[in-house]
Amino acid sequence: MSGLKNDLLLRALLREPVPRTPVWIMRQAGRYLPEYRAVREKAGDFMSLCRSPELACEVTLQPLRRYRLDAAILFSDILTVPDAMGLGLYFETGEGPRFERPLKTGSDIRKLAVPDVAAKLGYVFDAVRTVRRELDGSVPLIGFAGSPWTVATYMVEGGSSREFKTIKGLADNDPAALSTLLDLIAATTIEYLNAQIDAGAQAIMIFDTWGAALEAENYRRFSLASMQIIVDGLTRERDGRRVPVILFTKGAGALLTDMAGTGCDALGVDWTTDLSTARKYVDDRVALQGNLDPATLLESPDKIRQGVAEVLESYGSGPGHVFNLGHGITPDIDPDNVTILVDAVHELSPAYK
Ligand code: 1CP
Repeated sequence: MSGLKNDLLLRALLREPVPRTPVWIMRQAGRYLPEYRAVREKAGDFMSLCRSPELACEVTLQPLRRYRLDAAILFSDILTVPDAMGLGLYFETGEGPRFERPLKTGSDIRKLAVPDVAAKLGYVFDAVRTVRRELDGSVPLIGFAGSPWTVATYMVEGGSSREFKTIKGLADNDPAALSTLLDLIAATTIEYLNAQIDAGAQAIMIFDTWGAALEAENYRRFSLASMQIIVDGLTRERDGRRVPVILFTKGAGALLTDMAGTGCDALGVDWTTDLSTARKYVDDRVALQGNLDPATLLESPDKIRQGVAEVLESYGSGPGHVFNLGHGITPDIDPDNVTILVDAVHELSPAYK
């Protein structure tokens, strides 16, 4: 099972030389694909799709049938972890995620415990094994989880938030309760990701979508520190190969310098920081993944090719770049525009190697 036909992603994440830049797309399985919408409808609701290893595998593979991508990412969600902790995740149609039992007080937090990960999240590990079997060594499979801070925002706010008033209130008024919560999520996430690695995940990504909502000092204290705990607890080698770890804080900017010191292998970069600047921030200590503005995919084929060329030029020559968007692809994108992006990376990137 360890012989990969295409290991460009794993090599680039470790800053090893590759003949061209590998490419995958955040949220590559999703609503912009008609075949995803069909399976999603068949599953009924989003969590039923995640809980069915066959259907989760099917939607994981859909983008790989259309595009020359260099990685699969497991179809699941970052909120499976709080669901396993007993908060009751559900999705309202047309709305974001919600919890039946959000954490309202410090005493709600103190009642939580690390769940039985194998029992509560076994469906995720079954999906990983199913995807690995179906991929048959064609490309590596990325496993993932949310950062403790990002996951905690949903647990405390009860769903999506833009202002994070409740959790910021907790940070100010009961920082010990917030730290307890973040430690619990981190401990659960270590077990969760190591079980994904045991089941066959070959690289790991931690999504910290909302870390940059914190001021820098609180970012380091609450978001970065809890990601550090996870990085320290992860299995880093499997089947004789290193399992690279990618951290992604959307909007990190100059904080990329701190992130590069965690011992991770790579950092995701959103489109608000040029890769040339990001490279200076991290001083070539880690690989970089990104960072085309997802909105570029709404433009003409020429503009998309130009956008790809600019991202490649901004990273410049040398190893350690994985092409991606700067955040997830949105549902309004024409799937044919993704072909243009992926083909442009294949065509233009060898010049930088
Ligand atoms: O109706 C639908 O089909 C639901 C849309 C959807 C999808 C396609 C949700 C609900 N989750 C997912 C899959 C998903 N989520 C993946 C799959 C792998 C992939 O193809 O990339 C991944 C990696 C995630 C991660 C995720 N979920 C994040 C972090 C990454 C990011 O994009 O910032 C976050 C914040 C979530 C929460 C979540 N789940 C779903 C939605 C719509 C949201 C975001 C809500 C919000 O904006 O607050």
